[in-house]
Amino acid sequence: MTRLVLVLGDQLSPDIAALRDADKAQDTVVMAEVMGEATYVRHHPKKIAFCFAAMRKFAASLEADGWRVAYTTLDDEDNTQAIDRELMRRLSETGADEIIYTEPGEWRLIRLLEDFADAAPVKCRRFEDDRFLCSHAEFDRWADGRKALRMEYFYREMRRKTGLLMDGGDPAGGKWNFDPENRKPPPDGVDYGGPMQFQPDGTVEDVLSMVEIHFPNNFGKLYPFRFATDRGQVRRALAHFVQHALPRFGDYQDAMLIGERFLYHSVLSVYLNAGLLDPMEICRAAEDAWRAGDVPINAAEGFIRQIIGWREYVRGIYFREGPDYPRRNALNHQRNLPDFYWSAETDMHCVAKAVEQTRDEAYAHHIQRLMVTGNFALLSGVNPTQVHEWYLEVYADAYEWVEAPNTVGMSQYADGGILGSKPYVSSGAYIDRMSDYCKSCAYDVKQKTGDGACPFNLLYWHFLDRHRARFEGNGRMANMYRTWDRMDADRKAAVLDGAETVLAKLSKGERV
Ligand code: FAD
Ligand code: DLZ
Ligand code: SF4
Repeated sequence: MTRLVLVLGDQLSPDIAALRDADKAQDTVVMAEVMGEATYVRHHPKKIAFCFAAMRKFAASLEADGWRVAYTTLDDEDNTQAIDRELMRRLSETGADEIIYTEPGEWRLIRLLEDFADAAPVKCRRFEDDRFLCSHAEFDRWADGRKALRMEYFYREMRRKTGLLMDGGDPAGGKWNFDPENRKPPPDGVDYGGPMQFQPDGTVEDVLSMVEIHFPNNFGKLYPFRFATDRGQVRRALAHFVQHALPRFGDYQDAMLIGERFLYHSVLSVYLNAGLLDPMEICRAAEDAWRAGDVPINAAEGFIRQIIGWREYVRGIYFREGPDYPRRNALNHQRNLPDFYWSAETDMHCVAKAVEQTRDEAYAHHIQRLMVTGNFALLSGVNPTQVHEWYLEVYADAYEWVEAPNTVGMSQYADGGILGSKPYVSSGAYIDRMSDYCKSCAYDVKQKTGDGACPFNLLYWHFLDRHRARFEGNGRMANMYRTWDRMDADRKAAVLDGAETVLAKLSKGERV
């Protein structure tokens, strides 16, 4: 029996389930660069280039390892430009008796392959993607019957399961979570030059020229392109991060600085999500550095929590909640996404900088995504589906299983509180404390009312006021409502008036 083994662009792991089941002596690996995947949203050009370059190099490494690979490039004249049609074409070419594949990370593609299987002339078999620590069944077992799905408790399970940062049955360092130590404002100077950069080689150059031709109008700059695109490079990038940035990762995890786009962040999600790194490989490197005394516990723990905690948890929610999750809109927000999410043309310095960086790098770190662009969209009531589509388009690490719960759930509270116990909203004060954006902003972060007041200050109270019925009973928000209620009536009216002016300008497409 001969089989086709489908490997998708974010399944570039040599031990992915479908490949483990396959036989290199008889089976053919199918990989295809197709417009169907390159255009389901208008991905950032850097993401497309990364994906195709990494796919080509992964295919070459499989061939070097003795596999037969049927690889279709985007420009191939026989390319049918869709995953299901490519499978059909390869089926007729090879006369294979079966197709095997690993579960895709998106309901859209899961459905496409299920429909394909229903109509296909051969049997199609799907394997669960076990590159994650927590299977669907395990997540459901953890979640079933719980009133609230809190990441912290899930994370402790993952610590126990993996043994990471455990001393016997106890958490290393005596605490599960060192987050209170990880909220320092930005440092005066940054002694890290950013993630390791890679000069494009021949394969990458070919892909860059092709992407330049086919996707000239997508948001984002293709050049300079410095991502790693194969396992060797990615491992060097990981070692570089662990040695030079991880020691300070915890301290400055939430900080933002204009001239430091990456601060002490790893910029590894793009590689991890594509399969070029294994989550345990990263976490062991972080734990080893801590055990060797090179990294403090708050850094190692904070970093590992993001990967075995948040990353696994959001994936669990995405698959548990089902295909409609990305379209939820619990707060009934209907505003269109402002144009400045594409143009960066806004007087709000924090938003302008986050968008510019996103355009240039296909990257922004978590607090920029959550507390700047996400916060503004939530405060001003942008339709969460539009927000979701924006995040899926603009970041190199964006795949729906991880992007949608972060956006729709964590950032926009559009799932009604499944993922977060309260909305992530803040006034300008938080951004001022954690960044240097406000110092050179056209708005005054200290000003609470009147012309020139920071829009975050105005919209924050407007948000709380307009959603009072939903949130005032939330114990974690009681202080916010108490502060609002203590404000005198004139001041409240001035705040709400100012917020209405900002919202009216947004509606009219005027500069904010
Ligand atoms: P670091 O800060 O160095 O963190 C280390 C690793 O932890 C990351 O590489 C990532 O794999 C993991 N991680 C950290 N936070 C999260 C999280 N909340 N969820 C899942 N994994 C996490 N992450 C994506 O991988 N893809 C997305 O499309 C994506 N969209 C997001 C959208 C919004 C609105 C928000 C608020 C967050 C989103 N995140 C997404 C989570 C997080 O912002 C990124 O994982 C992180 O910024 C990637 O940069 P880094 O590799 O430098 O991370
Ligand atoms: C992101 C992406 C892009 C841009 N192109 C391709 C492609 O041409 N072929 C492919 O197999 N995969 C691609 N991908 C990754 C898929 O979109 C990804 O597998 C799904 O979104 C599921 O996570
Ligand atoms: Fe952003 Fe307000 Fe600070 Fe300006 S003043 S950078 S709008 S938080």
